[in-house]
Amino acid sequence: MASSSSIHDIRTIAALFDMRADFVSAQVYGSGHINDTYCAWFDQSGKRIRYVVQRINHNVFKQPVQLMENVERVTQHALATLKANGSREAYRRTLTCIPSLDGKPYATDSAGNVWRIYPFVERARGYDELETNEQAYQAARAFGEFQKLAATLGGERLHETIPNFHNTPKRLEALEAAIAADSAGRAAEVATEIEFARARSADCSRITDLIASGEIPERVTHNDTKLNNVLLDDVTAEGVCVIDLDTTMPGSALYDFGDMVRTAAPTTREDDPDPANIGVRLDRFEALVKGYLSTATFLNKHELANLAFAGKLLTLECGIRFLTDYLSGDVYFKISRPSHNIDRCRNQFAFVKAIEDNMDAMEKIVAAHR
Ligand code: ADP
Ligand code: GN1
Ligand code: MG
Repeated sequence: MASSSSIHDIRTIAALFDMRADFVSAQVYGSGHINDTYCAWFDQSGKRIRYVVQRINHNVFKQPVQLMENVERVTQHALATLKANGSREAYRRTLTCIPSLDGKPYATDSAGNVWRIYPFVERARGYDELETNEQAYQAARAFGEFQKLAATLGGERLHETIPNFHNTPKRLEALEAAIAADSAGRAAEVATEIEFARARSADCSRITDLIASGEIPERVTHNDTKLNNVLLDDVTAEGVCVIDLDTTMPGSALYDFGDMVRTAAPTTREDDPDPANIGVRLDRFEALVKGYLSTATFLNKHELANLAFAGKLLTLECGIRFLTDYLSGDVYFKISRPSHNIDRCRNQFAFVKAIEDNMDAMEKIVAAHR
């Protein structure tokens, strides 16, 4: 079950890296659903500084070394670009990997786990729920800027760290397989949710069809642009650093915009168990559109025409994934209560319904700003 992280010996892990500092203490950190994340304090010649120490979830990411090759390339490119542009805070505005003792961007422990260490980005934080429209604007602006930067990454195509990650028709197939297997004996209790997903099967292939026909281009995208994957400056709210680069790989710009809508435009958090609380904040949606289009100036007409739809599709896809995991006995996403995945699924499907009810207004907002 993906319910709790085991507590690792971070002092021993940190000793595999070239820290140039003495280990002090470590705590479990953050609210990500995938990796085991720790905040670790070190004493560096008399000054306390902290780092983020992460174990890559190799149940989710089957090729962690390839994943780290991607992360190293993307972060080195970001750092070089920031420096070339004269940024005074280059090391705060991109993740950078602390090298292991043998000069790699990761280290493997005696149990075969792959670990990495990033400097902790200070005076900024990620939000599970937004407080202001300005935060939505700044977050979307930062993800657009990240895509722009990724567009200038030279060299080989990045590895696909999770093949077909946003292939929604394949996500629906996986749901059907989980229903058929019913390995946790839960299918009967979620008949309404299964019906909800099946009724929207035609929506699932819209973006993959546009990609297959060449109307929507493949780009290097982040693919996990949930709100807490961009750190906003504590004072200015500016999006200072895009994090969680594990799924940065070939994708569609629409996946990134859609996931921003999924996480920044609802009236409540992703796991609020009461669907009655869920609606669309059109003001937040407008802030996202404005922020994203202020930096993502490269979109073609098909991408622009599907921005609002992408919000619906990525929410539907995520709901399908939570439902699949619930049916499979909670093997993928971390949970902290037995109903967590089905609560998340119901929440996402309620948001899909709310988007459907507001689609005309959302399309008008996009039209006003494109
Ligand atoms: P997951 O894939 O599990 O979501 P993340 O890479 O998003 O893992 O990290 C989990 C959380 O840890 C983030 O949501 C963020 O709050 C925090 N975090 C990650 N990296 C950093 C960093 N370099 N500086 C500060 N906080 C960070
Ligand atoms: C996971 O890792 P995290 O918590 O930022 C997931 C996303 C989902 C999200 C739902 C690699 O994101 O795809 O949209 O949970 N990441 C992976 O909250 O599966
Ligand atoms: Mg994350």
